[in-house]
Amino acid sequence: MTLLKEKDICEVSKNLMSYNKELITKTGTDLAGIALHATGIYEKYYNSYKVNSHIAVVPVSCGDGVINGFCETIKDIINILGFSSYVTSEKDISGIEEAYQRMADVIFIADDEKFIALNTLSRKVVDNGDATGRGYAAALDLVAGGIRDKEVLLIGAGPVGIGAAAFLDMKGAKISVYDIDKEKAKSLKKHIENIKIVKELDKVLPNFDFVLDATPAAGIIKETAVNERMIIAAPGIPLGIESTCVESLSHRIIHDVLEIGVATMLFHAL
Ligand code: 2YH
Repeated sequence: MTLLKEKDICEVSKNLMSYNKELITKTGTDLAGIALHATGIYEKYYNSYKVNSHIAVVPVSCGDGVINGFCETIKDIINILGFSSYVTSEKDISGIEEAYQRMADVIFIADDEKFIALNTLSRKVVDNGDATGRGYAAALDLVAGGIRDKEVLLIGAGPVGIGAAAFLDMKGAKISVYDIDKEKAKSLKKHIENIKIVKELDKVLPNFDFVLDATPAAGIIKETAVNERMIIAAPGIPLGIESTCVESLSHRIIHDVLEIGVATMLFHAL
C-alpha cells in the first residue's frame, strides 16, 4: 500500500478535463462512464443523484497527517462528475461532526492505511482498494469491447486485485493471477474458482493482451515482456511498467493516481 505524497497529487485537479478526454480516446467513455460501468448504476439514477447528493471530504491528521491538496483533489474529482462536494473546515472527529451537521449523504475520509466512502443514510462503506480494482477492470472491459472469454493477467491479489477479479469474473473473463505471495493468490482462488495461478510472471506475461497490474511494485512489467497488442490497466503507485517503455506504450496504458478509484467509490457508495 502506497501512502500518497503531495507531489503525486498536485497536478491531478488541473488535468481533470484533459484526463477525461484521454479516457474517452482510450476507453470510449469518460470518468463518470467508467464508474457507471464499474458499479452498474443506470444513467437516469446518476442524473438524480447528481442533483440530490451532498458529498463531504474530511481531512484526517493522524499518522503522517494531512497531505497538502489531498482532500481538495478528492473534492475536484467528485465535482467533475457533476456532484456538489466540499472539504470540511474542521478535521478529524470535528470534521465528521461538521459533515453530519451539513447533512452530507456521503463522507470521504482517509488515514495512512484506509481510504473509505461512507453513506450516512444507507450505512454502505466502500473501500478505495476494492473500488479501484473494479474501476480499472471496468476500463479494461470497455477497451476490450467486452472482456468475456478473453484471457486477462491479474498481477497482485491484494485489495485492489480482489476488486478487479470480482468484476472481471462477473464479466466472464478468463483470469490468471500472479502474486509474489503465493498464499494470497491461493486465497483469491478460493473465492473465484476458475482463476489460474501463474508462478513465473516474466515467462507468461507476453502471452496476454490484457493485463491489470494491481501492485505497488515499480517496474514489475519488464519492457521485454510487453507484446505489441498489450493493454495495461495499472492503478499502482508507482507505475509498475519499466520506465524505458512507458512513453512508447502510453496510448495503451490506463493509469492515474486517484481519479478512477474515487469516481468508482462515489458511485458505489450512492
Ligand atoms: O494515501 C493514503 C493511503 N495510502 C490510502 C490507502 C488506500 N488504499 N491515505 C491518504 C491520507 C490522507 C490524509 N490523512 C489527509 O489529507 O486527510
